[in-house]
Amino acid sequence: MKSYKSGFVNIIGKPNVGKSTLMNAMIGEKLSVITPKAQTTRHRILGFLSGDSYQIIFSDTPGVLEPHYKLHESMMKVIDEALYDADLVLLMTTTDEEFDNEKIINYLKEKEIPGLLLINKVDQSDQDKVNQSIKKWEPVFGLENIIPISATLNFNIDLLKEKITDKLPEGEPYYDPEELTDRPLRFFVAEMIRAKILNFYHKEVPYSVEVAIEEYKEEENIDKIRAFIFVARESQKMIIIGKQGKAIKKLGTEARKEIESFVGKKVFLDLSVKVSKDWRNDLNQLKRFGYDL
Ligand SMILES: Nc1nc2c(ncn2[C@@H]2O[C@H](COP(=O)(O)OP(=O)(O)OP(=O)(O)O)[C@@H](O)[C@H]2O)c(=O)[nH]1
Ligand SMILES: [Mg+2]
Repeated sequence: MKSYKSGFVNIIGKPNVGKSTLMNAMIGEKLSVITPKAQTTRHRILGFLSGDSYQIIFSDTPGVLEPHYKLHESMMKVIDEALYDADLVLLMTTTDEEFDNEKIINYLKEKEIPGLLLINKVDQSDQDKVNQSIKKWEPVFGLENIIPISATLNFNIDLLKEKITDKLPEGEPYYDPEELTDRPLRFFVAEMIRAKILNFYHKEVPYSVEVAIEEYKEEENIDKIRAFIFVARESQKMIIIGKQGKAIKKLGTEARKEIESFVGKKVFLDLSVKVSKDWRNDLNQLKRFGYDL
């Protein structure tokens, strides 16, 4: 009989390279929030892909950046953890990215953690650039461990899955094969609201927002949800609400639709905005929002 394989496969890379898109493509569900903006993902989110003979536990992580706030420090700690417990690291890049993931590469070498280098968004690139990129990365990863992919077009995704299962260690499943993620429903609902905010508002505002689910009541035909949108300053509160409350009304409607399709049920969504002064640098607030520091 073929032995069972299982392990932690952690996706790491710069902001906006497509890490969350890849995890969702692999799991086949919209688990992680995807937006055109950098710094979308703030937490580590696990997604499970269970087959007859394997269980892959993907981790989506925040993009690697220089921290400017305590919030960023927590985001970077997540990446350290994701390196630490990885059975396999998927380092993601694009053909446009500069070659400067040195710290991560050195760590992988030092700890002898296997890695695959994924060149994403090849649909937006051309063969010459892809070849140049492969040449650049070959001495570090070896040709057989470099895979050009497109997470949005599912290009080379099956090949990637094969390479991953090849490299997984033998072992029992870590999670119930029926489960898709370690995060509760509330988390995803808050993330869906935050994603709408990232899409609707500009400049500093979306980055100053945190969403907390205050109450989630499941009734027979409807889920009743009360959520707080925290901002860092009074002026941001005005922007979120908008003239005569128009902006927040639109936000509420769009978020509700998204949540309804996720939970497969009618939803009543009550949004209110609160100022939590400079929460991105406030340890107590960050802890309350579920960040580890
Ligand atoms: N053309 C193209 N766009 C892609 C591809 N993969 C992701 N994108 C787009 O790139 C943007 C960023 O994708 P995300 O998955 O949110 O990127 P991320 O690496 O998780 O970003 P952070 O969470 O901010 O670190 C989105 O607009 C995606 O639709 C791809 O293969 N091709
Ligand atoms: Mg992301």
